[in-house]
Amino acid sequence: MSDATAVPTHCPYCALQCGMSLRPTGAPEAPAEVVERADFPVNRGALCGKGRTAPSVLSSRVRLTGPLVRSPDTGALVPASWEEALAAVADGLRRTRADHGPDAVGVFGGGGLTNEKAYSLGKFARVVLGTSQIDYNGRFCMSSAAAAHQRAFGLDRGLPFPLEDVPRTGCVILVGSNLAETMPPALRYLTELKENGGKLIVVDPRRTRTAEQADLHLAPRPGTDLALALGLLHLVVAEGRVDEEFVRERTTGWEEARAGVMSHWPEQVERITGVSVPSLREAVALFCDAGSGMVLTARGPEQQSKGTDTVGAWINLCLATGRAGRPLSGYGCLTGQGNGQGGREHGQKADQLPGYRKLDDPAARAHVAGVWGVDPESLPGPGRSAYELLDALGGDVKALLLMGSNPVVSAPRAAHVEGRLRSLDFLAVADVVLSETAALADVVLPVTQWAEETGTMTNLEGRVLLRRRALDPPAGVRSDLEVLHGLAGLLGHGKGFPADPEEVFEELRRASAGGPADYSGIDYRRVEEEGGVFWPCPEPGHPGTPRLFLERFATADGRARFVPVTHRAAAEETDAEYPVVLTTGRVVSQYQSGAQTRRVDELNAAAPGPFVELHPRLAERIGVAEGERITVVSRRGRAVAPARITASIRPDTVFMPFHWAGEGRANTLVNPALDPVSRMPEFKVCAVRLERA
Ligand SMILES: Nc1nc2c(c(=O)[nH]1)N[C@H]1C(S)=C(S)[C@@H](COP(=O)(O)OP(=O)(O)OC[C@H]3O[C@@H](n4cnc5c(=O)[nH]c(N)nc54)[C@H](O)[C@@H]3O)O[C@H]1N2
Ligand SMILES: Nc1nc2c(c(=O)[nH]1)N[C@H]1C(S)=C(S)[C@@H](COP(=O)(O)OP(=O)(O)OC[C@H]3O[C@@H](n4cnc5c(=O)[nH]c(N)nc54)[C@H](O)[C@@H]3O)O[C@H]1N2
Ligand code: SF4
Ligand SMILES: [Mo]
Repeated sequence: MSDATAVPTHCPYCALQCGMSLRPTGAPEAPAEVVERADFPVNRGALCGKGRTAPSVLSSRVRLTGPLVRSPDTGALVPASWEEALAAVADGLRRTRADHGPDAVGVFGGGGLTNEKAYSLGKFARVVLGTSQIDYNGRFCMSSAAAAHQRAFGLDRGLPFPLEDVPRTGCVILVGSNLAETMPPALRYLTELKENGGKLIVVDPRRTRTAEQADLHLAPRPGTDLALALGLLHLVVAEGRVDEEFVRERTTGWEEARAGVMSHWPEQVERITGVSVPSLREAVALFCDAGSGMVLTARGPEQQSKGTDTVGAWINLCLATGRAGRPLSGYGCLTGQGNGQGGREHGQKADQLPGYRKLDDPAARAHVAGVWGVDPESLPGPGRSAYELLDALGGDVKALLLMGSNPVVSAPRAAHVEGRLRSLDFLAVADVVLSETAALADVVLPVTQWAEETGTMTNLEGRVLLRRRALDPPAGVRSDLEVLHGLAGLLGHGKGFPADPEEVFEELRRASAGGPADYSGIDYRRVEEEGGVFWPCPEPGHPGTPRLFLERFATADGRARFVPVTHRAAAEETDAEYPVVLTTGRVVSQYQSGAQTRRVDELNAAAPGPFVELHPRLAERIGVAEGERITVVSRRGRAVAPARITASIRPDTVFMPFHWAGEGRANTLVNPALDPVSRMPEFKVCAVRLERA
């Protein structure tokens, strides 16, 4: 039901950015009520349990309501005024900079931040702090797909087409996405695909709720997607299914890529992946006979130390079969965080300036420095990637300002990262709740939430949306933009950091003009009236670009580039001491580090804590029964959680969700081996041993 008194806005969580409306209730436990909003096309009113219950995190019972400063006497966090707290942060950052230079001050951002916040945070780091040491949690999310997109297509927009195209294609290969749990309202697109006669292939080591929908489920050993994609491409070549005309007209580099593929024989691919040769053949037939097709990847194949090459191999499959740059065909990445797309475009990434410009490109530096009114020479160069930055804390990076992430729970090798955070001279955290990371800070700044502030988000389709303020924030909190405005002022930059989001967006438009992610034709009024605008949108009259690459790819010559890749092992393979593969991921009722969703009773009832999912045969071998506690040991550390026994997982693999802190923290175990191109850590594969706890 729609309701004229409710304010239309969007969910605080994932990249689907479901539309919903909010009506203030005045009730302390949930100050707003969610009202269905059927007019937003992506979810047409449907919401998952996280979206439906999001207003309970607005309650003062679970959130931060005033700044906290660590007492020099007791070492405890104690309430402070905003003036004291901001002065303490400005002091901490200024002192570190004076003693050790600008690069001793780090900044860590998040893909859940609005475009305006991500833009301001990047500008704050480069202009106010003068540091190169900024990166963000999106590095842990879709960075491998982004790098592969850039390499092949010259542009990174997660989906080059709107989701509404998915049901109308002939065949979808969904690789390492459990969207039935991670974007439930999007499952409709796959259901409609099948109703239309299209085929669905799901690639996942587990028979997930998503895999259950598939016409064909391939369950490779974690970390072998690269071999799998190459094996499929080998068969495409061997069976004479290459779209020679498309390859000739629209691509470069095929000969070299083809040569790499030929050594990946189906029998050898079966040995590496565990996927049988007949299944490989069936997948090729389903994909190639359909006439049009899409490959969609998510974190499964991407969060590997070869994630960029793996995505590259899936893109090569699309290019060789002519499933790209044509209507209803193409490769896409299902980005994860609320602003996972926009958050990677406007400068909180280590090597980046707004508009998806490169920090080491002199023309980009000159343009952005012009908008910022600074000397291009004054802009620092590229810094470290997220894990490398966290690993450097307490070394040459001695102070950190963190906004929108909870790395104590979500970073790989988390116990080490926690130690690095503790070793800092100064840590400031802006958050809505006292997260595990905020609890380590010297100063905690309580900020407003989605429903209490306005800003733009760019969803997984590249659709720029307006998330509107629907209710007043509690008295003791300020917005992230007000925080940056206040700090900039204290650090000598009274101008250039407005607290008003629309003012920031107007500057972002100019900064992005002419860049790959061009927002210059988008403004708040348009987004409001049109319900969203797809970038690139280079001028005010431009309709936006829902579909990319139909005429040409974004490379200099307009052709897509095949990238020659060959299979390689995971950074850590199993051995006699650590004989089992650990993979990690999500459950439907918790979000990310759980900082927000672990504060919602209904979600905790549905997903109360961590678990280790394992096959009955493996459970029998180590002698554990359902619900019994298991210790999982890796070279990084140990974690303990109850066993959840199911035949839906490969017998050589265990799965843990990463939403919890404490003894069941999955990331205590995870290997921080990085992809050489994207610097993505290997969240999806490491070697472990199981013991009865
Ligand atoms: N409920 C919920 N929804 C969310 C989130 C959340 O935390 N909770 N987070 C949001 C964010 S930021 C993101 S990035 C997305 C992530 O969305 P997804 O990528 O769908 O989520 P994951 O559970 O991390 O991984 C997906 C699947 O990859 C499989 N997998 C593991 N290893 C491999 C492998 O080696 N190869 C292949 N092919 N598959 C493998 C896992 O079994 C899992 O089912 O979800 C978004 N939505
Ligand atoms: N083992 C394992 N680890 C993983 C993954 C995996 O699959 N396996 N996935 C990785 C992925 S894809 C991701 S995206 C990361 C995410 O992991 P995190 O970066 O930890 O993400 P969140 O838990 O969403 O943390 C966001 C924090 O910011 C706060 N917050 C929310 N909105 C705002 C805001 O507007 N302003 C401010 N200042 N704070 C805000 C929240 O309360 C929360 O504390 O985890 C990664 N870690
Ligand atoms: S699917 Fe994502 S955006 Fe939609 S309600 Fe759930 S968490 Fe929110
Ligand atoms: Mo993510």
